Amino acid sequence: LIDRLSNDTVGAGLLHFALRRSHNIHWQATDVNKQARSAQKRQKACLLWFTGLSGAGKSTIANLVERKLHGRGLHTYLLDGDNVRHGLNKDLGFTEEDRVENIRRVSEVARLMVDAGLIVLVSFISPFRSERRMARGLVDDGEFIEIFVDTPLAVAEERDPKGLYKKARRGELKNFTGLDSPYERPEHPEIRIDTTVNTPENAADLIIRTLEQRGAVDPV
Ligand code: ADX
Repeated sequence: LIDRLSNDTVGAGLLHFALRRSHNIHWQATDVNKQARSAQKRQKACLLWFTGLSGAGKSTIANLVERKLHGRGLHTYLLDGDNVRHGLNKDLGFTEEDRVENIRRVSEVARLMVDAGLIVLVSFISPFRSERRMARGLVDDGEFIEIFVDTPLAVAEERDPKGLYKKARRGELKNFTGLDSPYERPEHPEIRIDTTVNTPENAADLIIRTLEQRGAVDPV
């Protein structure tokens, strides 16, 4: 039902109202806004959303992209699933419900950071289309760039950098993405990276070139 409601604007509005526990809260406009904050940093704020299986290479690529942007003097912040789960989201596990809340919180944090004028990189499995759609809706048109780090399950499992696939196959980890928990592939990502033919370095360059072409960052 939640998925169906969040599919359209009226449904999403209803859902938002139903889930809200605080009322009589009014939006407080501030004089220094996103435009002023990003102009001071000489950049456009945006949200680079990396999605893909565990072990797909999201964090490696996002880390490289951030290094390159930072090297150009741009102001960035990388929110990584494993790290955010050490703090803000440490009360959440991997049930469907917890993953939905995981993405809701990180997308709200990302929205605030975009409002602060930053180029924000989010690297979370974010397996559900409805939550990625929700995150997209939190920022302005054109600010959300979905980057699908497309690695086939067999390849991610073969790499298994943290030994988690092995654990899951042994039955020691439940609800593992791609095995007994679903991953919904993006249908129209702004960028798709096939990691079976691209090195992380290539992938990062490709992403930055696309950002330049889209006018999200200035070419050097
Ligand atoms: S998400 O699905 O809720 O977006 P998130 O990106 O925060 O996931 O966390 C994924 C990381 O948690 C993986 O990189 C992996 O290291 C670890 N992990 C532990 N248990 C699981 C699991 N059951 N499914 C997927 N990842 C898991």
